[in-house]
This record gives sequence, structure tokens and C-alpha cells, in this order.
Amino acid sequence: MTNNYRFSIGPWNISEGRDSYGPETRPAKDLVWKLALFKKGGFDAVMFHDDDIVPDIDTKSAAQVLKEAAEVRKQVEGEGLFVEMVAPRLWFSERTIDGGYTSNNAQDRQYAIDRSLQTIDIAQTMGTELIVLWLAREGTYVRESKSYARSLEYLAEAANKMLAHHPNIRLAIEPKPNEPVDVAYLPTAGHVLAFAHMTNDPGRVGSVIESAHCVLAGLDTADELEFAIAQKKLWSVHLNDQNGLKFDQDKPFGSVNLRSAFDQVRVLERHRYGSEHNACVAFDSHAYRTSGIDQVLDHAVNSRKTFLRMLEKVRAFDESAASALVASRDYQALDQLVIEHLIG
Ligand code: XUL
Ligand code: MN
Repeated sequence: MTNNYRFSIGPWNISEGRDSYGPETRPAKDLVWKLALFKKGGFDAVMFHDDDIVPDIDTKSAAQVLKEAAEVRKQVEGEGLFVEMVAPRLWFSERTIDGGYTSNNAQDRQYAIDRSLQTIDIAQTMGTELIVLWLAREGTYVRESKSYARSLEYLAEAANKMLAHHPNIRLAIEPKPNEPVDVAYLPTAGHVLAFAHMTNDPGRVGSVIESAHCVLAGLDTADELEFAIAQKKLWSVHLNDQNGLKFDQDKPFGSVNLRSAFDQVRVLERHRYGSEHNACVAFDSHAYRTSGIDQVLDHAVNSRKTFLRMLEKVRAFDESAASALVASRDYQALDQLVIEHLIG
């Protein structure tokens, strides 16, 4: 079976097992170790935050940052991988406690913009034009502390500076409704794509859709994907899973809801995402805290395996039987057709 899909993964997806209630359970590994594991695990591309590429980024000169980035690009390509995207990690800095682009402090907003422009320079050095913006702290912990309209203006101002910084870069905004903030700006694909039209170049502002984030927003992931695809704005996907409304779990793809996994793959396949959109399928999942270092990438390897098994299911689905049931409006039988197909 040809799959036409290219798979991507980030260094942060090899985590040390720390959570809010306890410390690391696995040793830290360096990037060289991780890249070799990605290749062995069947991955094609790597997603990076700026400081995954250049640790302690804020302490280094612009020239030093790009020098280190060029070295990392060599390491990535040396493993036969390529760089899918780069994202500014704005949520760790003491300058972004109140958010980056939407902070109430003008100097901190400027810091967020400067760091994002540097991310674009890094992306150029790494050979990608895709900039992902997960707006982690752009929102509120206290609703009355910011104005939504004002924050949208700040976000548009920041996006416009990024778009002007390089003519080819594309901004893919990754919506998420909450965590770490109580209420996030741009919580869904709809918000992101409406926001694109507040910028100077809407054609270069699109989205990355993550399964768990859609569940947290109470939305259907397959529909969120198709909504973005219909507007040619699905520039990457972070497939994973989420068991209801709680903290962001980043479980392996399909581990909670196999039917939703089927629907997600079906949407991608029906729209030929793998072959026509020149975009990757990323798995933004994490090892369980209980996993040892030898199993640290199994969540992603398993997610990829599940994706490819689901692709076979999607391709073997009797679409003409489904269409006939749609035509006769027998949705009960359609429901059962899907269930029995999944049970096998
Ligand atoms: C956070 C999340 C991020 C982004 C990249 O929930 O998904 O890891 O994917 O910044
Ligand atoms: Mn993600």
C-alpha cells in the first residue's frame, strides 16, 4: 500500500515524564539521540521550537543563534530528515507571564515580536517556511484583565510584522481553548481563520489542527480538519487523543476514540491531504509517565502504526454503500456500517 503521507515529530515529544505533581521519571536525552530515534521510528520530518534548536536562546547573539541553527540543520539532514516547521516558544520566558503578543506590558509585547522575527530567521536557516504559533498564554486568567478586541489588534500587529519580515513564510496558528490560560484567544479553527482576515496577507495565515485541542473545545476533530481544508488552510495536523474535558493529555492517536480516528483519517484521505497539500502528519503525543526510556517513543510509533492501519480501513470502507444509505437517508444503517467496518 502506498501511503503518500509524511510523518513529523518534535523533540518535546520525547519527554522526561514530569507532571504538575511530580518530577521526571526518565533521563533527558540530547537532540542527536532523539533524531536517530525519530528516523528509526519511521519519521520523515522534525518540528522544532526555537529553543529546541538553540537552548538558552535569550542569552545568545543573533549571529550565534543562526550559527547553532545551521549546525542543527546539518544534524537533521544527516539523519535523512527535514525540518517541517519552527515555532517560537514564548511561554517559558519571564517576559511572557502575562502573555506575549497580548501582554498588557508594551516591552513584553515587543519581546514577543522580536523573538518571533528571530524564529523566522531560524526557520530560513533550517530550510522551512512554516512558522507555527501556538498562542499559549495569549488569553486571560482573569477575564477583566484584557480586552478581546484590543488583543486581536495586538495579535494582528504581531502577525503583520512577521509576514513583512519574510515574503515566503506562512503562519500556521494552532488553536487551543485553554491551558495554560483559563480562556484562550483563537480557541478554534473558525477563530483562527477569521483572524487571518484581520492581517495584511490572509493567504499566508492558516492553521494547524490538533485532535486533543478540538476535544477540549467540545468540537469534532474531523469537522475542524475539514473546515480548515475547505479553505485551503490546513497546513499541518497534530494527531493525538484526549479523554474528555480535563488537562491536555496528548494521548496516542486513536487511543481513546477509534471512530473519531477513522473520521479524521477519512477526511484527510478524501481531500488527498497526503499527496496534494504538501503537508505533514505530526503526532503531538507523549509517553505515559510510567514508560521507561526504552519505550519513550512508542506513543508516536504506535500513533503512526494506528494511522496507517486506519488508512487501510478508510480505503477499504464501502463508500458506495455509504452513499446509497445517505441517498435513502438511512443514517441508522450508515452508523452500523461504520461500526461493523471498524469492528472488522
Ligand atoms: C501545546 C501544543 C504545542 C504546540 C507547539 O498544547 O500542542 O506543543 O504543538 O508549540
Ligand atoms: Mn500541538
